[in-house]
Amino acid sequence: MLKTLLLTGAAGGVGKAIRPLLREIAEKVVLSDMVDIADLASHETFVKCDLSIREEVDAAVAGVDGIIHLGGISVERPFELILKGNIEGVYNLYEAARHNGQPRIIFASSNHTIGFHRRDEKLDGNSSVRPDTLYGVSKCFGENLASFYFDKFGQETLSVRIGSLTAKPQNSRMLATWLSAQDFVSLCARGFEAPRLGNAVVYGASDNFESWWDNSHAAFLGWKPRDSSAKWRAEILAEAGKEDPTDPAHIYQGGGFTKLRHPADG
Ligand code: NAI
Ligand code: 15L
Repeated sequence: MLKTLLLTGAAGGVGKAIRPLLREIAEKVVLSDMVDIADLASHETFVKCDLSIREEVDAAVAGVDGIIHLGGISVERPFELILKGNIEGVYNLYEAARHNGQPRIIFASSNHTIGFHRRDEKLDGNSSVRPDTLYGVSKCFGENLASFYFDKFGQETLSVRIGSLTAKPQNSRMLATWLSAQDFVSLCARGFEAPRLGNAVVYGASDNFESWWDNSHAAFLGWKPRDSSAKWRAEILAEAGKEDPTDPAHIYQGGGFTKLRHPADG
């Protein structure tokens, strides 16, 4: 059990979904975001923090013994925004951690680091990155920064390439990519509890019937997802109808992200 967990990006969709479950991990939770959060539970406090401002990140990180880093840009956006939130932001976080006792970091990476792999490929710990967006590239930066800070300074990180963390799967792609909030939190718990974490990268999906990802390289974590998209499978497949096999959104793991225009092109 952690004494104090920092949750960045706590005002976002994933933050809202996992907050009620974090009592399983930590006695106290420091929520942070660049937007205010008012509805605090008794074990929660709030620190306003723009990840692109180093001093604010330092203040948020001071005194915590674990971090779940959700904060930043979560979809494709102009590069200037991604630079602030996901490049400068993750750098500031790792610098703050380096100067504040190196608490373990769970980094919310994304399936969009590997989005240009085809759906008929099974990926594992040796698969290359194939980002599908500037956003995906920024998550690759975060994973690489974690690798460097481990090799150079011993900072431990679990990067979770989250598939789709939503209340329930919304389309046929999410039958493979869906990750429940509870399974994500149990994965974070394993990341904090593992006697030795090092720098690990795992795919974040529940125990779905459709599966593109093999986490056997991270078996040492002992993580067993309990939820599954299967209970919505029949309903979703009936609604999905016949999919166009030539549509990149159906060919690649990153789905529609692979078809997005460059943000600078409008
Ligand atoms: P979200 O966009 O709902 O939440 C992100 C939060 O970060 C927002 O509350 C926003 O205010 C905050 N933020 C953005 N820029 C910031 C900055 N410069 N300083 C401080 N705070 C900033 O995203 P969501 O869906 O909650 O995702 C959370 C994390 O998980 C993101 O890093 C996202 O990339 C990652 N992820 C999410 C997936 C999903 O299915 N929801 C899938 C894969 C990865
Ligand atoms: C992500 O990385 C995004 O943050 C989220 O909004 C979803 O689009 C998710 O991936 C997904 O691929 O479903």
